[in-house]
Amino acid sequence: MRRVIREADVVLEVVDAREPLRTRCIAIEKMAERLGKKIIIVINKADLVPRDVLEKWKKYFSKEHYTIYISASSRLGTRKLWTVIKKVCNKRPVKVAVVGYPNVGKSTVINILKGRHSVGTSPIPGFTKHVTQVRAATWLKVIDTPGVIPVETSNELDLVLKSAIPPEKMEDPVVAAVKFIKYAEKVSPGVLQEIYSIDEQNPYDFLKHLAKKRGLLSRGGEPRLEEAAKIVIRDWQSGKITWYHLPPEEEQA
Ligand SMILES: Nc1nc2c(ncn2[C@@H]2O[C@H](COP(=O)(O)OP(=O)(O)OP(=O)(O)O)[C@@H](O)[C@H]2O)c(=O)[nH]1
Ligand SMILES: [Mg+2]
Repeated sequence: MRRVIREADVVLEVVDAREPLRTRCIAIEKMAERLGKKIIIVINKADLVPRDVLEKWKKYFSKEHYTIYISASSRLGTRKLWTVIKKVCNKRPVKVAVVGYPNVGKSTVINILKGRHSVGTSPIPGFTKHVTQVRAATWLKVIDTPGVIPVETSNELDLVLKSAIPPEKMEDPVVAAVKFIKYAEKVSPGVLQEIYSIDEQNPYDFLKHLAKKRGLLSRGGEPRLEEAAKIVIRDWQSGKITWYHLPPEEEQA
């Protein structure tokens, strides 16, 4: 990561609008600052969060860095992206490194800059494996990077929220999903019950019910919790589950 950032003029940090703070990587920002690089925060997946909330996050991040919100997959905000890059750096040609956690939409952002599908994207986190350079314009080179994996991989909730790894690669998807379900209930009460039409509060009962509903039963007829857990985690990673937070000072107000 340091090598890529050193090579770049500008660092574009992509965060997920549903969880801006948890998908923000301060360590990378520090690294970029130490190397004297300008940082642009791109709040992506704006289609999943109300606009007034996005405005608040924009204001919040703008205290530190240039910030925009976009929806890369719906190709909304491409012009904002060009404008901010031009504004931040006068140098020509300019090289922009796109960084962030897995699955936040880094490769999709590159594709909207390029104007066509140029690098691979996928709902499965960890898709981009290599640093790839793409020429988006005569004066603009963008560098796609693999997602940063959180150092603390024993925090199962973070593994889900930061879409660090797909559920198949998790040591215990059930534990992770249970923590996720509890967290969801705190952030947005009833959100999962509504999405899945399952009226259970207890996370284990919820998973059992989901497994039964989807016909995920063992040979003995027991609900397969692990399969239900993977569904929930995957649905977060693919954007089927959504909620929002308010920036810290807003929450206090
Ligand atoms: N709802 C929504 N989904 C998006 C948006 N941008 C990207 N996605 C989806 O998020 C998933 C991940 O997108 P990628 O561009 O592959 O993400 P990445 O950051 O490159 O992921 P890695 O290469 O795994 O680090 C894909 O399923 C995209 O379609 C967006 O603005 N809104
Ligand atoms: Mg990628």
